[in-house]
Amino acid sequence: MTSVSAPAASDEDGAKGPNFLFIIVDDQSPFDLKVYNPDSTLQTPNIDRLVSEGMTFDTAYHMGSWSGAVCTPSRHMVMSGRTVWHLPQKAKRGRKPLTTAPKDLADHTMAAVFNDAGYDTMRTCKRGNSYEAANAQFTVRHDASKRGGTDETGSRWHGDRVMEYLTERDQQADTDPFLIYFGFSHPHDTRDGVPDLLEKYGATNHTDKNRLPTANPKQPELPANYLPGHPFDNSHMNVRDEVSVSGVWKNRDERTIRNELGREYACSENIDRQIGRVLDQLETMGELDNTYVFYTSDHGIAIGRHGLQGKQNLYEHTWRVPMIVRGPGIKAGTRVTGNVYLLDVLATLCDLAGIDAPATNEGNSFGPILRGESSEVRDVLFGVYCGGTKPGMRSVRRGDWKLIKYESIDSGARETQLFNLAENPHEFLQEHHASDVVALTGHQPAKNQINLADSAEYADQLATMEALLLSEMKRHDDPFRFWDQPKSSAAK
Ligand SMILES: [Ca+2]
Ligand SMILES: [Ca+2]
Repeated sequence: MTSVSAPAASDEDGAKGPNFLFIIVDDQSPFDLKVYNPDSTLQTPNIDRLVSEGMTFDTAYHMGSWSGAVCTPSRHMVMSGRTVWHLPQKAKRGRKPLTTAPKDLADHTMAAVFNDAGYDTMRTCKRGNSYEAANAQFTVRHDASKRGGTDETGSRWHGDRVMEYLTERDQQADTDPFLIYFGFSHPHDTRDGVPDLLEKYGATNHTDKNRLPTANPKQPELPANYLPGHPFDNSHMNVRDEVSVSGVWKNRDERTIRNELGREYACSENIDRQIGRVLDQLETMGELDNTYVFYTSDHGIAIGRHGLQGKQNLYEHTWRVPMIVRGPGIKAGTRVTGNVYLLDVLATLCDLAGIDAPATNEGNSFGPILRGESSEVRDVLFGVYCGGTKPGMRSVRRGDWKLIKYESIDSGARETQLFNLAENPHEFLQEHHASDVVALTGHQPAKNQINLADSAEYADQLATMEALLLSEMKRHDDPFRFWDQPKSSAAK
């Protein structure tokens, strides 16, 4: 198929449709990046360039997961634009899947839609914990998990694939618009950094379970909301990420966490280098001004925040994702709230390309925000973690208020948290006020920076957020209910 006859690849005047470079990293908290956390020592000059030349979203989220492999539903949502309970799911033997999705959904995912519109589609990314049927739709594909500490085994490998693709297009004078899905395998563990960046962040690729990594003043400081352990059973405390990540295991001491954050930063700056190479190449080819560049992550990560290590929680460091977009018509250096999900990306790409989003899509385009016409696409944000004991965790946010609920049927744990994120952006708990914790982090929370769920003063706010959570669970076909909610007809 040639692009000439395609509806969107060129308009009536023959003007070419915009290109897309969609960059997605694996397991990065927005708070690793200086744009979201001024205290961060991570240096990312090329992501900073996207920030200064584009638009930064402060409230971008993934909708969650029904699996310990949070990557899997997240990447299904990116590819299909569908909500968390409306995704294809491999059912466990003898059990019905918890979710529902059309059988032919893969035919309506990102690359399929853009192929039909006359785009050239290419991807590189990790393998596994993804949406294989959607990934297979890309015309050019170079997937491999690259989490090593060398050029061939690490992030540079993904960068090389995009550089080769662009160079070939240039040599062949290929003028079709392109959609490049530029994925990385890092900073997901194992976080093996390249030597010069490990040195820069004072970190080592620690492998010896019987001793602690070496302390180094160049390592990142402990996060402000670090805890030596999570204060209660959150429904999945024994998940792989919390107990068996190489270099951390069950350790939450200062040396382990600072070294692991140093590794995370080393891996993240190496990703930034690859982005810089590709941006320069697009500029050299004269394509940068006609290319929308998206930067995001499949979800966040804890690494010591709240005493957690992994991605199986709904605190802001893990529920939120970075979202930065640069491209034609986007006002440089702008910052918006947004209230967007990763599942809005597909509708947004289609909107910017002037093509119809597929009927199976449930996301909202944030094109109007990028064009400066609005600042939010919705009022309420809903989060799910249901990969361990059920019903697990749910969160809901409206404005500054956020509720998180936890329940484990197995252990009987039941917890509710209410935060005002304007007043308590780090979601400090009573445990963060302990003198030994304050001595480690150097952060003394203010008196009101606690979980407000048990405070009589906020009882009305709590009831409002509880009602909002239930309505979001119903609206999104959540099959579970908490102990204090009316049973759903679908629930067991
Ligand atoms: Ca991930
Ligand atoms: Ca072509």
